[in-house]
Amino acid sequence: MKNWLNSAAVAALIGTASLATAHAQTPPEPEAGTTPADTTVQPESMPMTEGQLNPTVEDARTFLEATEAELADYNEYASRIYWIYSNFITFDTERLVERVGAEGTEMAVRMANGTAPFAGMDLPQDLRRKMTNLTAGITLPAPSRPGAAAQMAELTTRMSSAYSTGSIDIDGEEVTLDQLEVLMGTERNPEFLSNIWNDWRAAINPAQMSQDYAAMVELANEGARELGFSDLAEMWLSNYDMPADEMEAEVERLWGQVEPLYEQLHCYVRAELNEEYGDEVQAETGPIRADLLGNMWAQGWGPLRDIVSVGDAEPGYDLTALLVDNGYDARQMVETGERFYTSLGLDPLPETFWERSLITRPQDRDVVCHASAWDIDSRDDIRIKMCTNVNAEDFRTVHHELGHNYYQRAYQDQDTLFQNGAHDGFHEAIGDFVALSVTPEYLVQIDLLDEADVPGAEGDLGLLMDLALDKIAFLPFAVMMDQWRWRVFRGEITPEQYNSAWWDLRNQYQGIYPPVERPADAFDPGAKYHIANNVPYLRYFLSYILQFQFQQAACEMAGWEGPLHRCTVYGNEEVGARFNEMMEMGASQPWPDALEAFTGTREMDGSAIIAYFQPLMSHLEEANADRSCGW
Ligand code: X8Z
Ligand code: ZN
Repeated sequence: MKNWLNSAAVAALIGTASLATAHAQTPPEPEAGTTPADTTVQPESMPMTEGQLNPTVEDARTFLEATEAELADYNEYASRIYWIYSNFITFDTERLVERVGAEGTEMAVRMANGTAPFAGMDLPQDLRRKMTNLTAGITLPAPSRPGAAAQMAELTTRMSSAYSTGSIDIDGEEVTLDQLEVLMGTERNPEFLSNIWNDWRAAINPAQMSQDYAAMVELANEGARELGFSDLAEMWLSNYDMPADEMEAEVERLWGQVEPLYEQLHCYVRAELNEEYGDEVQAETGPIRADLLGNMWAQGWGPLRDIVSVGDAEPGYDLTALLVDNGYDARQMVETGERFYTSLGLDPLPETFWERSLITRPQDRDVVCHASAWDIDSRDDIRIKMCTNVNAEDFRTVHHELGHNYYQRAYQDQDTLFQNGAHDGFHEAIGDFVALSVTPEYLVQIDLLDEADVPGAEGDLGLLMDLALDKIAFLPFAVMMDQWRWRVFRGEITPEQYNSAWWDLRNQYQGIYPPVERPADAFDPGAKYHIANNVPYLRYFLSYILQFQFQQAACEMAGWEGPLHRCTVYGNEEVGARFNEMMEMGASQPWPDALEAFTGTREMDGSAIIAYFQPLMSHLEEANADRSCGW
């Protein structure tokens, strides 16, 4: 992982693994007085010098060299501690991550403040970028006053552990979240679904978590202001090589591009659910009941593939069934994922990956089950940690996690402050782009599907619907997650309003509603990993836009002429080499440069995902013509 910057957020960080540092744009010019001189501290390895008063470019270089050395050292040390905590959640490992987390936050804030003397200088581009990354790359700052970082670490650790150790009781059996996730996809009894949906939200100690969250927001906002931002929302939005307000407008623009796709899908799925369950359970109009969508958070609806059919256009096979019938286990899923990357000409994973990764849930202890990829030493000690189930969703997740690892390895020769994704959405998009190549033709090549079972063109709509249930359904969820947080950070949503505002946004963006009345002490946002663990979520929305841009560009490179959703770049070393060139850049250049290197465009653009799903959308528009869509 290496999320020292995120360190206060404990294992949180990881999901993406290396959040190391970040990108940059023009640094938020610390206005006079926003960065108190008395908090400006230098890395331990660099004593205060006279140059401070009138620093030179050489001083800046020396400062950054010392900072990067200290960071690299801390990253490896902290990663090992977070790894152990995430694999053994105990009283003692919690104390260790609290301590290393507080140290990391103090270090990060000290380093960010240490850039102040260089703020007005005309620095070479790489040095300026590094300075900016030092500040904008912090996920959860604490104020530099004594004790604040420790308090932050205690709050974030308590939330993280409450989430990861939560479980519910079903008929006297203790059931953990990874098992509940499977049940949400396979069970169809509405009462059972609403029970497990509701019980999970009670299992995370919501009353305590809500309080902890509010205290954390106070502290982090104070920390953000000390670093020259108006609040944490502005800080999170400052990590994209453009001013925060422009980035927020960019999100609106992208969401506006894809919203019509979601409205059609919502309309169609609601009608299918109404047919399946009847008016009592799912009305024909209005929002959709959240627990009927096949997923604990209604964020991906893939499991509804058997309810939501597109006329006769069945894909004709079910990836989960293929994996199960072919006797796949977790390790084989990961090996198959690796084989895809090596087919692109990338190196196999190191032996230590197999020795050190955790790929199934251990039965004897608490672990952080949410899938993550780690880069422990910025060299070859890369690993994943996930509680893999043998199904289509986890097959995709395996490719997703390996994408993080391959990115980490590609940029390992960059300087420490550039060892990161071009932006965090790139990091999330690598493996998803690869998984878009899991087509029927690809499944034949790896002996999972018989040639005779490859659907012809008549299966196209079914194949697209399968994917839309994951990719299109996800978009409004990914937007609303951070809409909620930005408003919380800005004080527009107060702690008393946490849950009601959450459901207002769920309704507004996704058109869903809770199956059970929410109790007064509910904290439903905290029942989602990335909120309990402070992992920003905008990255996933951007990733879902970018991965289709990558796919479009890759298939063009490959000379593919058929429909985009049938294109697989499996075995294409030319595409692999070009893709790796982008990955090797890490965060050394503004992200538009990285995007251009692979796709030829400098803009994030929803038109690729729109083109990809065009045949399905035309069909849905027709099918929905007589329905009153919306909610
Ligand atoms: O958290 C993840 C990955 C780790 S970065 C498993 N994802 C998001 C989620 O689960 O909510 C991948 C897609 C969205
Ligand atoms: Zn990820």
